[in-house]
Amino acid sequence: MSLRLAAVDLGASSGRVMLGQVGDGKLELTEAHRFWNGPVRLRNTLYWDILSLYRETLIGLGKAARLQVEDRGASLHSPTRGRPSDGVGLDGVGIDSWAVDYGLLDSDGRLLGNPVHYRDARTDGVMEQVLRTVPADELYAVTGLQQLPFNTVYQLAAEVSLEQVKTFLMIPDLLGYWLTGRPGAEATNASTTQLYDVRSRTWSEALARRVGVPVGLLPEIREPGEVIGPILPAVAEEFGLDPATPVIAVGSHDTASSVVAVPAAESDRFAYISSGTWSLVGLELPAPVLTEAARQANFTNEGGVDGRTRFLKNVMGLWILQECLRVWATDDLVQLLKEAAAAPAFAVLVDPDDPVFLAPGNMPARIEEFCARTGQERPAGRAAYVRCVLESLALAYRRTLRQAQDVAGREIEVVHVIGGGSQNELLCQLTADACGLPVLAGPVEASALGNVLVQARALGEPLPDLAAMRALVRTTHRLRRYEPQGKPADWDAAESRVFGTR
Ligand code: ADP
Ligand code: LRH
Repeated sequence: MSLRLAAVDLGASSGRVMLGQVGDGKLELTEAHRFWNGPVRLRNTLYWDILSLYRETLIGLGKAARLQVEDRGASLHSPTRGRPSDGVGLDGVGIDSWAVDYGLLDSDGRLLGNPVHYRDARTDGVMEQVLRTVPADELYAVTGLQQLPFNTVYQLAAEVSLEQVKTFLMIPDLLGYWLTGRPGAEATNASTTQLYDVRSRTWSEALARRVGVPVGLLPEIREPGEVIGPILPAVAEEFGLDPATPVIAVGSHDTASSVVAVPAAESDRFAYISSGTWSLVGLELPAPVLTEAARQANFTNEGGVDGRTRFLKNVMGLWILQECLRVWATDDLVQLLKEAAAAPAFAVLVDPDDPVFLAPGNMPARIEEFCARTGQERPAGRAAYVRCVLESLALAYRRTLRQAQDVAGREIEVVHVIGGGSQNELLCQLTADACGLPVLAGPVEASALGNVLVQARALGEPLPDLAAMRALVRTTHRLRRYEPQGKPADWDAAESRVFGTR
């Protein structure tokens, strides 16, 4: 008998509800529901469409509960659409999403305004203001977090007023609250707020006071694996769910869940790239690194499942490509990638982390701006733009992983690429070439896998630690290996073209 667990995984480009079946050496995911997600501009503000996310989540849970999947045993598989068998219902529900964003509730538990997207311009210049109150080194000493203009602390500082606010809830906690009526703050996601003390693993009340966030708004921290509660009867009835189904806290930061599912062997000296809208590039460490070198290099120490540290950096990721496709009004990524593979190498390179690429907009035009600024010709046609984005990302990965090894004093032998971007063969090969290391690509749905694994353990599956969870991913999922090719000197030259000789 295996457990039937629903993973709600909300990425910045799509949301999905996956049915996970776990037990007796089996770990299978079946997609029950997928829906669009992205920024919605209303007048001058970028929002998330939170009510639609709530509705789609519940529609997806209803579908997952009714999904009958043929038993395929413990064989290697890829996610599939369901085929008939006997089981129905759900043994658990877990929710993960992108980090940093939140909803605010009043004293009646009502949502005060629609959650704002982290790419909104309201935080422009706010970080600098907050840093006048709390200097960057003090902030880093407490939170260990990289400086990103949209960190929650800067978003809260950009709010017009917090006067009517009773409760602050991050996106997965907000959905969990609507499902169960129980507020709380899951630890891995709380660690991305820059209000969380990375060593004591609690809210930093002192910091909250200094930046003017009333401490009473911050709900109690809950750890991945804690049962939040059963689904509220009215919600269960509306969407055809069993009200006894427990909602379980998972690594509710999607990147925390995806790192759980990195299929590394225990002995591996590995790095990971969680590749989706963002590329989260880094190492898993037993404890935070809070040195001046880590701060200067802007590495983050986010909280992982089982108290691990996700020592990483945000690289702008496939967002740039997503926006190019949107502007070109095409979704034929596969064809574009084929053409990009045949396009000339190293023709145009950009720094993907340049702030010009952060906000939604005309990315091809912004790449042209970058070219004009840096004395390069603009890319010659769409395939050349795609090649430029992918080579530039591979360069940023190489640079980030070298810095991570230097700063953390660790050596790596293999790079695991997980998430939607692990399907991008050209990017995986360029990453292997740029880093001079083998790349192991997969699984694609790493966040959903990490989500169901933590639920399964909470419900008594013998998965005592991350090593056991990863071993299960390894034995049930096919990975693709890319060996480094080409001339390392070409990448050295490319790196100094974009980043100088630093
Ligand atoms: P998020 O969770 O941030 O929404 P995902 O992990 O779903 O992101 O990854 C989305 C990205 O995966 C897309 O932007 C796209 O570049 C890439 N991707 C999706 N399908 C394919 C495919 N068939 N081939 C190559 N890349 C793909
Ligand atoms: C990836 C992610 C990333 C955060 C960003 C806001 O989906 O959670 O880890 O930095 O979104």
